[in-house]
Amino acid sequence: MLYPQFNFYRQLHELSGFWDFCFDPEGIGEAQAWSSGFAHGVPIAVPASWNDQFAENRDYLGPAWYQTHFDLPWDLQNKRLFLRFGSVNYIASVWLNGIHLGGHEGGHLPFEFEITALVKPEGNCLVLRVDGELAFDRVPPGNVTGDVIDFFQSHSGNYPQAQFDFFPYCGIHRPVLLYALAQQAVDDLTITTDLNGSEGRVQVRVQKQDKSEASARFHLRGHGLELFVETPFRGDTAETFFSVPEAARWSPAAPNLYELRVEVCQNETVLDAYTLPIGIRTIKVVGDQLLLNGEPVYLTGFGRHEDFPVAGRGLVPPVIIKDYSLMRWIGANSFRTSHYPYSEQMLELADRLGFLVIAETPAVGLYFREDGLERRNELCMQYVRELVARDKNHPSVIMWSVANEPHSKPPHAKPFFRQLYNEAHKLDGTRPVTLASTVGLAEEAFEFCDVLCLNRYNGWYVQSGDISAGLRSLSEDLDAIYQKYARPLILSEFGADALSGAHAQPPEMFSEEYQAEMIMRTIQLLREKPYVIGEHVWNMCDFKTSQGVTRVGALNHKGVFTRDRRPKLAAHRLREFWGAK
Ligand code: BDP
Repeated sequence: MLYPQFNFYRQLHELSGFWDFCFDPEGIGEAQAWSSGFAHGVPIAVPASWNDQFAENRDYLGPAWYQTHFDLPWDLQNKRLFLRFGSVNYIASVWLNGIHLGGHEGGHLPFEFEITALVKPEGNCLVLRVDGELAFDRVPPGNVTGDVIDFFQSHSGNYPQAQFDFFPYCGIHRPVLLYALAQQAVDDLTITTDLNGSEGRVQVRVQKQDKSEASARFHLRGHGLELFVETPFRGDTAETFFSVPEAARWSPAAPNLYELRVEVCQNETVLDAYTLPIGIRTIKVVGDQLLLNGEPVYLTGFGRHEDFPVAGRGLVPPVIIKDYSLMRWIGANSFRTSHYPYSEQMLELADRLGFLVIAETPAVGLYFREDGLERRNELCMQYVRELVARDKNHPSVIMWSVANEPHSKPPHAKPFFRQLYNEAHKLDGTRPVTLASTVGLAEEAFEFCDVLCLNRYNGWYVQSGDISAGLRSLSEDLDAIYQKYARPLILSEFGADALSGAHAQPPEMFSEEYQAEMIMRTIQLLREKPYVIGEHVWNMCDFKTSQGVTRVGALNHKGVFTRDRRPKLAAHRLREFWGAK
């Protein structure tokens, strides 16, 4: 799914701003009454979570209603018009001028509707019903009761009762876009790149919206190169291949990008054009190593969250800039989009700035009790498809993670993940597939994952207060997992809560010294294990979560930066080590 673009052939208008908003606690706002518009809303900022925008109702998760009005800013003739939602958490139902356009389940991934036949030149009313309630058959799940609770000891008493450790923010989290396309527009592009010595090989497939006769023009530019190919569409698809001599490869050290422009052309007339930055690089698992452009790569960085005061999980562009700047400062080369896909803007900058990304689906906190299992499986499959469709062309994305810390329980978990793994590979044969496990040795899906991601809190949740004992047990654990599964391994989470400003000598839990020592000593251990290919500290920044006895101030304090991005002692230590390479 291509991100909408603004150019000579395409129009784009962002519907961000202050919308009308109304909680609907009794669920009385039946569609009939509300879908044509409502008069009693309060202003709300879009995009942003609703939870922290008001003095009350922080923990209210839905349903709620959003509404805005718009006129068409352009001449409509011969254009197809669409509404695109970058992320609405969790279930969205959408109406335009009282007509139901459809819905979408699951946050963090885009969906869109064609509105050509319904939209008016002036006075359009767009209404959304958003339901972020936590439920056992949703992904991620919440409000789970019964035997499964055993698996969620750390979160079961929390409020709101999410089966995951971050605040279940709700609302319209990313921009709502109104865009216009020509009748015969580029619908999708798939780029794959390879290397043959110094030659770059770029395979391009373009799909357009119908099967009418047309040709595709491909221009590849950059680094002194200018290549052009024109080829006819067969049905709705056209393909081409570029050989790039002495290719300027994409890597964190040199994030070289080329510009690919694809045009749909009929009788010498260009009907549509789409421009995509592309990076020429390869990513492969060979033996115990992850090879980027044929060279072993070691990941330094973080698990993170999209989380900031007041905006919640809403897109805040300056925070994206700040976070990349801090990741550069500290010497990180990578991150995982724990525990859901991040904004398109975040990935666009990863390509430009040269960060390696493990892109994760929203499948966090999965459990394998039979009721609702089929539905959870369908949703996870949907997330894999939507994620790959959205992010497949980013050179920065080096791996797909299909889940975080599933509460894997034989016999269901293994076939469940086999399906997700196969689907990811079917859709994209070029990237390794992983999942982040806390079960470790007992994670049977590790048998087929290309890379193992392991989350471990030795010296924190276990061997609490005793870093040395924690590391001894971590060391044995890592070796046992490697012996059983023989795959490259990333320690995708490790860390300790530190309350900014709390100090202790000797170090003790919750002090900045303890966090710094545990992180740095864990890293020293990892560097002794040849099969370890990366270290991702949990977390880059403190982040908001549900209230509970282990979460002072409803924050997870494992950030090496505070929630407002101030470094703790561990950040300085990491910088000395990572930055000094
Ligand atoms: C891990 C989870 C992560 C939590 C972390 C923690 O993957 O989401 O925030 O533990 O407890 O198990 O800090």
